[in-house]
Amino acid sequence: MTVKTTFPKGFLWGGATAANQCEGAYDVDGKGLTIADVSPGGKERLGLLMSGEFPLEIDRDNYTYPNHKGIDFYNRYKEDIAMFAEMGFKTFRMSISWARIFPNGDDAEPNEAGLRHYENVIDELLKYGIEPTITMSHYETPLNLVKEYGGWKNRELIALFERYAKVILERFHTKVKYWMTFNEINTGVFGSFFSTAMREAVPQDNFQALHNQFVASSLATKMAHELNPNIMMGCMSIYATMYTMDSNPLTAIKREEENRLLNYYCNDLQVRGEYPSYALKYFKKNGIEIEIAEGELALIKEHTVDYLSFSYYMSSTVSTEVGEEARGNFFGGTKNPFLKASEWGWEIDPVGLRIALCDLYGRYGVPLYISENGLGASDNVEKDGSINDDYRIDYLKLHIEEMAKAINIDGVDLMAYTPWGCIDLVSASTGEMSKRYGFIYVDLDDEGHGTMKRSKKKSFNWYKEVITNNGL
Ligand code: BGP
Repeated sequence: MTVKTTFPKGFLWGGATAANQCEGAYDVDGKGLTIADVSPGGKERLGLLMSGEFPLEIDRDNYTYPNHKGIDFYNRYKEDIAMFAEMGFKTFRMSISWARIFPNGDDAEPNEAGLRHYENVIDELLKYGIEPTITMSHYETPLNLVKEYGGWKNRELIALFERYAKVILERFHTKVKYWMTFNEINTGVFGSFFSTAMREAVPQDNFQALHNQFVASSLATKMAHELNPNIMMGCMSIYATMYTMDSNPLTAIKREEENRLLNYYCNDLQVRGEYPSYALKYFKKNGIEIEIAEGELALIKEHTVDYLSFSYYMSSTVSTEVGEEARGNFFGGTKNPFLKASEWGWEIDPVGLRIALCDLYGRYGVPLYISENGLGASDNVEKDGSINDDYRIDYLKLHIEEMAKAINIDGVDLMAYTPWGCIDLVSASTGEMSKRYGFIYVDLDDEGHGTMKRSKKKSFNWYKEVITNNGL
């Protein structure tokens, strides 16, 4: 059967970044330190970021800090946005760094220089007709909120986040239609330091931190809709399609349990607005008691999100046998014999994306936004300066084809696709530049050497054509 590869009119093609991984300029214009600014680079980075077991100070004798410099997007955003415009981006997903607005997270007044900076970036995007999509919190909680408050398990963060959200929404609600509250919020289920800003992960705290984020997210959603009913507020989770290794019913039950906790739990709260019954049983069994203030459950129920966004890089295979492990930042699982993996061991599974879209649309029935997807690969610059990243084109092409099937065969309402790291940036898990995702190459190596010059990879013109033809 030939599949129509048409995408809906107005489909939001674009690219995604996060402030801490591209801006650099970590200490200018009044910005305070964030958790990313004290996160050391290097091979152990992922483990450290999951646990938060590293000094909460900058320790230049022992570590490097790749996020300090990023790719200098803070100063070069005009040049970069011009290139996004050349590719025809309809949207650009970026985050606002909380500590540029409230340097310590709990300051009395917002930092005008930070607000002005984002205003300039937003205006630059709008100049080209690119709709900004803004993530309010993408792994960059102000450091002071870890040191003085202990991170998201502390209920005081709800009001602090509310104030931050109020300031940015009041300032930008007429210019920015698409928002997301917390990046990959479900990584909080494991208590990752990245998202919970807590140094010790115990289930009780992890689920309390998530509850506090659900409340904060609903407060932001409420405010956004009051300010401008046209605003589309989204949640954002990492999603991995889960398979069972065999047809053993026990494996299927194991999958069911993992699937709902990792893939559904946060979406159930943010899209359906209710604590699911399986979670209440899970809490009881594990002695978890969440402190919920009066009115919070009603707030969560009433102010659910308008769309569901998710990052998708790989699938995950559940097994009851001990087998060879597959790798990923958050989802591991057993190696799937049907799939190839990236250089970093992440299993490549385009069909899994179609399954993800069907699953999420079937369960929630709200518009879906693929806020991250892509291939981390090391690129080679040829003598003539060209970068022939056919592997990246293949990866994206196959995923886009599956998106088209989900839309045209399965009837999924998909609104946007923003491949991750549309311009090369600092990797979240390694802190290195050599794990590249971009259509735009940035001349910078793992040691921070390079001219930062931007150049087009082969995928640049390919993606431009995809957008021009609306996916055809
Ligand atoms: C997601 C994060 C991003 C991004 C991406 C790729 O989990 O939201 O911040 O970095 O993964 O991961 P990595 O940079 O480790 O390859």
